[in-house]
Amino acid sequence: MIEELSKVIKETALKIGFDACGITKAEYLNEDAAYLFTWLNAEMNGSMSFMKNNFEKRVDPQKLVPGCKSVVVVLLNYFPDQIQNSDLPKIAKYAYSSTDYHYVIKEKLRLLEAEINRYLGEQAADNAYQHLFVDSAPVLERRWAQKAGLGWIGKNKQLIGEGLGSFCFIGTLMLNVEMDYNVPLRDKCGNCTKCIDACPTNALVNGKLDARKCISYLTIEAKEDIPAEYSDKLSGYVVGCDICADVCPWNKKWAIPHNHSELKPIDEIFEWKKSDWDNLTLSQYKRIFKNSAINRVGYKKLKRNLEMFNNPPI
Ligand code: B12
Ligand code: SF4
Ligand code: SF4
Repeated sequence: MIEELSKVIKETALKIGFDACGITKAEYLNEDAAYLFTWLNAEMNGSMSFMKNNFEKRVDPQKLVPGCKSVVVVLLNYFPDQIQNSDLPKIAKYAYSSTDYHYVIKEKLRLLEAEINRYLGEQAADNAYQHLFVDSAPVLERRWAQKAGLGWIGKNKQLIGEGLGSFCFIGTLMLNVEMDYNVPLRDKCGNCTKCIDACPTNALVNGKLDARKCISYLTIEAKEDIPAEYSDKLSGYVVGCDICADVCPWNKKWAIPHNHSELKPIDEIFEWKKSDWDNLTLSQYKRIFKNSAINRVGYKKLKRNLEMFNNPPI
């Protein structure tokens, strides 16, 4: 029964359109608690104060979803079939799609949950608690994906999906039934340090990502101004950063364009000239990026980033 259920869940996840699915036991993340504690203590979260909230829930799934026994983890490839011209303000690939990935994954997870409930003939999830997660909840998603046998956490801190690469989103579904669990895979970074060497701001230090230095944080999340020491190192990015993923040999080997129509890219990302970005108005911003991940950056910050792109400090 347990084996059969686990098989059905994984097959259904693929039918729904996810690119990979694995299952792991919902248990206290002992090692991660220590790692996260040190990361927060060193203030590597910068102004992302939400990362300091719900520490216990973040490392203990029982506290987040009481009664949960298993974590189903899904991956969705977002590697695009077209890349922006290199002279344009750079948008990281995760933000290309006209529909924000949070909506796309949550919708697919709801379908998966409905199928599971149909199969079990009962509620596998306790609906008194939220149990479908993408990004915004206190869930260490990369770690669950690694535990569920879907890949390993590279030195660039990204989850590198086996056979898929790291250009994939992660979603989780916490269920109150026991299942057949996947075995974690071996780390395949070996002696490679390409991502660490390529990071323009040296954000990857001593096995951790110091978000305060990360271009992704600086262009999207930071509430403060971009410190002068990093403002000339943004490498053309105005939303996010893909440098440590682009140089990864596993992405060169495995990343292939996704086939998810829901992640259809925003046409303007490829069609606009530099002058169109320069003249971006608030009403255009609202119209074009309304449902996309770029909307999370905010108009003011995007304009500031575009300004820095045009006038990098000398
Ligand atoms: C905060 C955040 C950021 C911050 C901070 C990044 C960071 N490393 O924490 C910023 C804004 C910089 C960021 C950037 C990006 N992000 Co982000 N981000 C998150 C978020 C919301 C939380 C991550 C978190 O918990 N950080 C806390 C630190 C301490 O955790 P961590 O580095 O993941 O390490 C944990 C485990 O990986 C593990 N671990 C890692 N190394 C080691 C080593 C040892 C020895 C041990 C014991 C454990 C361990 O333990 C840690 C604690 O559990 C997640 C969504 C989520 N809820 O998980 C998305 C998420 C990680 N981001 C995502 C993406 C796509 C990105 C970007 C690629 C976007 C872009 N192109 O600009 C970049 C990548 C930057 C990078 N090199 O990682 C995806 C990652 C997909 C993937 N394949 O890995 C996620 C999962 C969102 C999603 N649902 O798809 N992000
Ligand atoms: S996303 Fe960019 S800035 Fe952040 S760690 Fe990777 S290469 Fe460095
Ligand atoms: S670039 Fe090299 S070290 Fe970095 S994540 Fe990829 S394989 Fe690992």
